[in-house]
Amino acid sequence: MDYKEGQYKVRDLSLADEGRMRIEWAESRMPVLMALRRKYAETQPLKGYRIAGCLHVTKETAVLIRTLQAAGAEVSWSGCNPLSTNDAVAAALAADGLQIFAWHGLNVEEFYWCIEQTLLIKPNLTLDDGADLIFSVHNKHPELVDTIVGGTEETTTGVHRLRAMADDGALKYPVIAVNDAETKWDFDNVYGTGQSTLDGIIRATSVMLAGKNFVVAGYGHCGKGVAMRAKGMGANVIITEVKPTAALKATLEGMRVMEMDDAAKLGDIFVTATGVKDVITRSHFESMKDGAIICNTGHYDCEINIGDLETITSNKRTIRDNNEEYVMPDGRKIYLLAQGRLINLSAAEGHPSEVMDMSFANQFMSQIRLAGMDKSGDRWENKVYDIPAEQDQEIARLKLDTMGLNIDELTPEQVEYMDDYSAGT
Ligand code: 9W4
Repeated sequence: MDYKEGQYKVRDLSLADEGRMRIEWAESRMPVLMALRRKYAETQPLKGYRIAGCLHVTKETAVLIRTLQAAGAEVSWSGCNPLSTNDAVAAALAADGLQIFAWHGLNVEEFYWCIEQTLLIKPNLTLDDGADLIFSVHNKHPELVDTIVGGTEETTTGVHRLRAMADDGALKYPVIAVNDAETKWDFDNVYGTGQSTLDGIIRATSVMLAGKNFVVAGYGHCGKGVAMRAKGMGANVIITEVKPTAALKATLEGMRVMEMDDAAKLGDIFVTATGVKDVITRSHFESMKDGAIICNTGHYDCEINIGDLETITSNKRTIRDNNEEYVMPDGRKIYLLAQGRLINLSAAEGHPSEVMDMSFANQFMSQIRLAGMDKSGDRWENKVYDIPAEQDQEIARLKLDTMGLNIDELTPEQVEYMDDYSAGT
């Protein structure tokens, strides 16, 4: 472990060069953040602001951190999940002078110790993924609350908890819900999860998708993304659903829809993307074909009942990384990927950088809005705020620009026509 008091604690500083190359690779795939970096490096809107951040230490997060620094902020960082820290990225950030406290595989006490270290900076802005940093400020460091202008939160779960806190009057500074931006959740869930789930399946199996019966449980945003990409790779996609409108959409989008009891007999590959437990259970395993592959990309690792699988199989062995073979008494084999945990994070690298580009552009712009609010002497209420619709459009437009795509604009006559309620139809 490499440790310098009040400055960094990371696994191994000698990984810095490898980390820098990863970050540079992500920078080359994140044009929106890079454009914002160039723009705000000139005006320095975050000068004088100290940001404590608690968010997955990945190559993409490093691009966000460097962008916050370029806009003038002083930054101190910890990871928000013990298993998501990339030690090479953490080393590069530490070697380049960032205050960072994060290493892969830290335990619960170490996790909170790292958050504590980031608070030594006496932040006036916080940036969260899961709200652990905000909770630490509120529960353990109420003395910091008065100087904190506001915070941002990246995830659904975190936003949910913060809204509950605000409803109880317990939230002590305003927070912007980055998750609820359309350019965040819609793109993460559909395009990010869609690609990275197939990526995880392919890395763990190297299986051919074309011609396979590919069963997706759940046709929400994630399920839809996975189904769309599997179809694009030539698989025969089958959807199972409980919600009639979602099932109907799947049908009209050309997918076969049936109950899991029937899909279980047909599937070669199964992906759960529902967010509920016990989607694939004993009777399903019992009717599966020899060689069936099962994995989960939903929120929880209980979508596949692994207890049932263990009960009805006699033998198991690890065939390769993230791929375990279970043998049924009659000799049929079932392959469980990533132990039923999220396949796209365990066996692949999560959302592609191009998708994180938009999520983190929302983070960056929200931090700038909070600083702007502070500078103008405004004080927002201690509530959870949505991202303004204009910010979504601005980020989507920037993304299109960086892709070299131009779109039409409404003429004043068209706007007038749309707004005119006197003309009838
Ligand atoms: N990563 C994660 C979590 C658990 C986990 C045991 C070995 C989320 C969003 C972003 O949660 C994240 N458990 C693992 S690996 C692993 C990874 N195990 C379980 O067996 C493997 C996580 C956001 N994000 C992207 O999606 C891309 N860049 C980002 O910053 C990152 C990580």
